[in-house]
Amino acid sequence: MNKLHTLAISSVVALSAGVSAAHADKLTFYCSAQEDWCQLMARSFEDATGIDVNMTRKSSGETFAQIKAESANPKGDVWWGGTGDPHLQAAEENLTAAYVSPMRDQLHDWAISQATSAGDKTIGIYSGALGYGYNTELLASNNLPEPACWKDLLKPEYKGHVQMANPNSSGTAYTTLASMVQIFGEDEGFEFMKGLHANINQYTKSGSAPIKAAGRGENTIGIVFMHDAVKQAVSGFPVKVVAPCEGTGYEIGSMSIIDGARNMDEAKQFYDWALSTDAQNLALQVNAFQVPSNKGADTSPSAPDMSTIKLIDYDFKTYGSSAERKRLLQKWDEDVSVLPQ
Ligand code: S7P
Repeated sequence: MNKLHTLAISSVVALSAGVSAAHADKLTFYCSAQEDWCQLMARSFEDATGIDVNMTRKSSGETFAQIKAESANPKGDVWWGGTGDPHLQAAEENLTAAYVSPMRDQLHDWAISQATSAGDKTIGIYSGALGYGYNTELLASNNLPEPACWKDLLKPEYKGHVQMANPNSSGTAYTTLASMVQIFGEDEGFEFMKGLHANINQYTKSGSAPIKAAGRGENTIGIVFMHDAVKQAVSGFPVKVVAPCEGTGYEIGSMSIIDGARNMDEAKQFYDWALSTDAQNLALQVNAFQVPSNKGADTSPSAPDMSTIKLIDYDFKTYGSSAERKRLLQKWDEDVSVLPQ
């Protein structure tokens, strides 16, 4: 029965792909995952459908800001990838459109609840836990102890050795801020961010940049999603991945159709295709080690095992709400980013 159902869905996806190949249309695709994954998704969708894809890669917070700025005259059709919080905020602000895909019943419950909590204006495409990674050679050459907890990163000996992204532009860094508030409570969470600020050598625009820098030996510790640190280790760089001892937050990486999309049919075709096992298995070709949302898609054995990580019950409803995201970012801008280092 399940097989028959899968076959039927595949035929719907293939049929709609074939129809649009005949009309050879176009899609403006905003992507907030890693550049290599974004490129592969764009080219593979073109190959599958004949639809021309114009892809732009920007971090999650940046893409949210772009979609909001363009809302009077939308230029993008579909936004794929990036942390779920700004997708939820976009849904709340009616920047994205409701759509129920025929692929939906192939997905894990966590991916569907992302959709139901946002009136079907977004959906989960992958998940992954926050943590950090460090360059083992730099740590040793600087005689630094191995960190294992979030609070370890506040130790004075790590001054100038820690990097994270700016939470305004980066979904990874916003997840960090929201996780610290949830793990330690708001007051202690902000005290943590202030203490961390003293040790930060640079706030990058992109969330994964700090661990790429660690891989290259230009930074010691990078606060990132654990899968982004695993990617560096698997690529042969001396990077060790840490699941912090206090517990940690996680993301439901999401996808949304932009409200008023000029190419709405193509956006829906992309959406259905991106939820298929074939499209989600493309992740493995670019060492993207998130957990896919389609129950039938493959998870790499190198992927962090979410069942062994102490995950908090991340409150997506609160921290993905427009008011709370704006409030926390403003508080970080005013109380943390301005402090001397
Ligand atoms: O694809 C890797 C990944 O970490 O990138 C997304 C991230 O939000 C994009 O970078 P920013 O932090 O700069 O927004 C994550 O969703 C995803 O897991």
